[in-house]
Amino acid sequence: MNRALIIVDVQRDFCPGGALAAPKGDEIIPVINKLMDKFEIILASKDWHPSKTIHFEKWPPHCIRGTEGAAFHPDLNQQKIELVALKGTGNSDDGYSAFEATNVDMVHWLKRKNVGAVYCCGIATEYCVISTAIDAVRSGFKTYGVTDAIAPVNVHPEDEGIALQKMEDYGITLITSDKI
Ligand code: VGL
Ligand code: ZN
Repeated sequence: MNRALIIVDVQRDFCPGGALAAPKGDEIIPVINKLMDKFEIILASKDWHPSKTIHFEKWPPHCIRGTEGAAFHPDLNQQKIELVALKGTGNSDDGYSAFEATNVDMVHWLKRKNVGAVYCCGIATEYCVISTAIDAVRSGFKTYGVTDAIAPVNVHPEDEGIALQKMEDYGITLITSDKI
């Protein structure tokens, strides 16, 4: 069985200076770039919203498809990213999980590559990272959350700790990148 790295939403709008910035979103990028050396199968999700969506009743507009804010952060090494999964593409859904991608059937794609374990990193810990990790577990993958390669958006600062606990409760293993 193979291992895959899922890089969640490392986009300009989720990093300092962006429309919905995780205060330390850019600090995890060097960690993720290094992490990519340890994986053969690497995929990344993008929040990819239409300009009008119910999602923007909860959040300031961000990651509108095709805009600069929706681009990967320029520091992210894109060379080894084999698949970009686009999510939040409808106008009536949040699309927090990478498994809600509408341009690819994620489970099918991973199974075809004989993936048994997925390692989740990226932004934001308490929204898209946790949703992706929970969907991975539900889809039957051994799932890891890489704690030094995830960043919270921190709208409610207590939510980061709650999310980490919830991940463990779901059977997601928290791990630091040096142990991979
Ligand atoms: C996200 C809030 C809204 C995320 C996406 O990537 O975690 N958070 N849209
Ligand atoms: Zn969004």
